[in-house]
Amino acid sequence: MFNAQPKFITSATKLEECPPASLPEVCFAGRSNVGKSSLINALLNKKNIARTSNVPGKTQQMNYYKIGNEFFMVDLPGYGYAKVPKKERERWGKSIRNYLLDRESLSLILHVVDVRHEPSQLDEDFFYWMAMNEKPFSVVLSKSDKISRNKVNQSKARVRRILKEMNIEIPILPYSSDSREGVPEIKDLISEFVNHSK
Ligand SMILES: Nc1nc2c(ncn2[C@@H]2O[C@H](COP(=O)(O)OP(=O)(O)OP(=O)(O)O)[C@@H](O)[C@H]2O)c(=O)[nH]1
Ligand SMILES: [Mg+2]
Repeated sequence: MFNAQPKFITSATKLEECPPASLPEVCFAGRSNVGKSSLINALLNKKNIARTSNVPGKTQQMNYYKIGNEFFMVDLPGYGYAKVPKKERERWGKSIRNYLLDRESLSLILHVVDVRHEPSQLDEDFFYWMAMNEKPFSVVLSKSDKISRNKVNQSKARVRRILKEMNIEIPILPYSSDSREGVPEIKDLISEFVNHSK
C-alpha cells in the first residue's frame, strides 16, 4: 500500500475545498512542530514530499497526498502556534474542527505529541473531543530518538494514564523520523483502518 507512488493533490483551507471523498483518508493532527509533516515523509520514504521546517507553523493548509489509488494522507496545520494572529487562528480552528467532525471518508486520525513533552491542555481536549465524537484516533509519540528508552516508556505510560482517565483505550506508538522506530507499526495501523473502511 505504501509502495504506490504518492502525489500531492491540493491544499484546502476548509472542508468545502477538500477533494471529493472518493478514497479513505488518514490525517495527521497535533501541535505545531511536533513532526507531522516529517512523519508523512517517513511513511512514504520521501525526503521532502511534505514540507517540514524547524520553525513552527510551516504547514498552514490541509495538504492532500494521494497514495496510488488507495488512500489520501492529509497533513494538517499544527495548533498552538502563537505567531498566527488570533482571528486567523480561530478561523483555522473552526475549519479543522469541521473537517475532523464532518469529513465522512476520514478513516483514522493520527494525533502526534512530542514524546519529550507532557500532553498540553489542547492535546487533552483533543483526546476528549475525539472520543466523545467516536472518531478513530491513535497517538504517535514523536522524536523518540531525542530521549532515553526509559524516558520514552515513562512518557507512553503517562499518556496511557491520561487516556485511561477518559476511558479511552487506543494505540500509543513511539516513533522517530531519525531511527525510523515505529514506522512499520504506524504503517500497519494505517493499512488496517484504510482496508477496514473500503
Ligand atoms: N530528532 C528528530 N527530529 C524530528 C523528528 N520529527 C520531526 N523532527 C524535526 O522537527 C521539526 C518540525 O518537524 P515538522 O515535520 O515540520 O513538524 P510539523 O508538526 O509538521 O510542524 P507544523 O507544520 O508547523 O505544524 C523539523 O526540524 C524536523 O526535522 C524526529 O522524529 N526526530
Ligand atoms: Mg507540518
